[in-house]
Amino acid sequence: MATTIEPPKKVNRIGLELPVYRGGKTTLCAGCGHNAITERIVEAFYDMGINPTQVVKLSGIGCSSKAPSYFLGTAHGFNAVHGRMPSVATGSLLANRQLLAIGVSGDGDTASIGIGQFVHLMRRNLPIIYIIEDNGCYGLTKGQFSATADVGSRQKSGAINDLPPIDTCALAIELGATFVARSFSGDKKQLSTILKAAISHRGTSMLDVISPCVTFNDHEGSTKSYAYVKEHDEAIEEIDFVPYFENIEVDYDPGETQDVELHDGSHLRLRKVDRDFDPTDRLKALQALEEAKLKEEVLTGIFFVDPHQKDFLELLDIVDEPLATLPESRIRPAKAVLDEIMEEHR
Ligand SMILES: Cc1ncc(C[n+]2csc(CCOP(=O)(O)OP(=O)(O)O)c2C)c(N)n1
Ligand code: SF4
Ligand SMILES: [Mg+2]
Repeated sequence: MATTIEPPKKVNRIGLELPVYRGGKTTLCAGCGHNAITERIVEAFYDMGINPTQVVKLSGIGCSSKAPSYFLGTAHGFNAVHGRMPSVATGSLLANRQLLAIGVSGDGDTASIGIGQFVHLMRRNLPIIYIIEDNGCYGLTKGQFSATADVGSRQKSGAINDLPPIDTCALAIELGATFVARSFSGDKKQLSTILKAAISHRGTSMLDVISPCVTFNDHEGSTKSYAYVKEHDEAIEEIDFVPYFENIEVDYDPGETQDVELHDGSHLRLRKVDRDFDPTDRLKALQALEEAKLKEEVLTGIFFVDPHQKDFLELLDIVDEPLATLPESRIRPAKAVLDEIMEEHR
């Protein structure tokens, strides 16, 4: 009897198959940009060989905030109250700094109800990949303008937005985030590369990903539609990423390409396109964003990266082990210490 030999299963560098990196089946609309971002997250974590059980995925409320259910099914997870994911993320990492944190939010969740928590997250440099799935509207509650909608953009009903948008990238750079990028859910290569680099970065990686809402904000007059973003997308640089486990000895022209070594020894190679841009210069990044706004360009790429800043957990000198695993002898002050404190207050 002929025996059939099964082809070997494809696994990543830690021996896991791609389906391990998936989650539940999406309940979002077919064609929603958020689904494409989920696929890129699945691939990036698989390619980088991150064990999902070492990850904590967090979100707030919105269609975008449902996305963590659809990736890394065996990761830890917490779906927080609207706009309050940053404080839950902070608590999770203080309790266990060994976790790799990824937060998924929406433009409403971040730039409206959650703006107070967002700004403090950015200034703390908490080690988290914070993704805004940005469709310029509140998708879940039927497409009202969000605070990232551009002046003059039009709702399906015809209403025009008169208020200026909050540029979450400019805000994050200004406040101290150490890895700030914008991408587009439809740009597979750029988004995958940015996600892998963000996984290697130690500190806050703030990624604003334009992610069209096909149901409420993909019509003519919207500046967050597939057609508009494809037409106005201007990449600030070409990005190559060489993970620490690959050979970095690839030739490049230092006049045209900037090499940035990340925390884990991975390298970012940023090749100039048609402007002189330095992503380690905070002021240049802010200037580029301001100029793009005036020219009505959707500027994408890595705007700012600083791999040398201490992150929040290093600043606080949090212990390496998860707090829950510390023995009582290390968390309860000895009687002599308590006696000394009491003595001081006599
Ligand atoms: C405290 C509170 N206020 C308001 C709401 C209603 N609400 C649910 S989702 C949402 C906005 C979601 O927009 P966004 O974060 O951009 O996500 P999207 O659905 O567009 O992906 C609002 C206002 C709520 N759930 N909780
Ligand atoms: S309503 Fe919009 S944002 Fe929500 S799932 Fe549908 S397309 Fe996506
Ligand atoms: Mg939205």
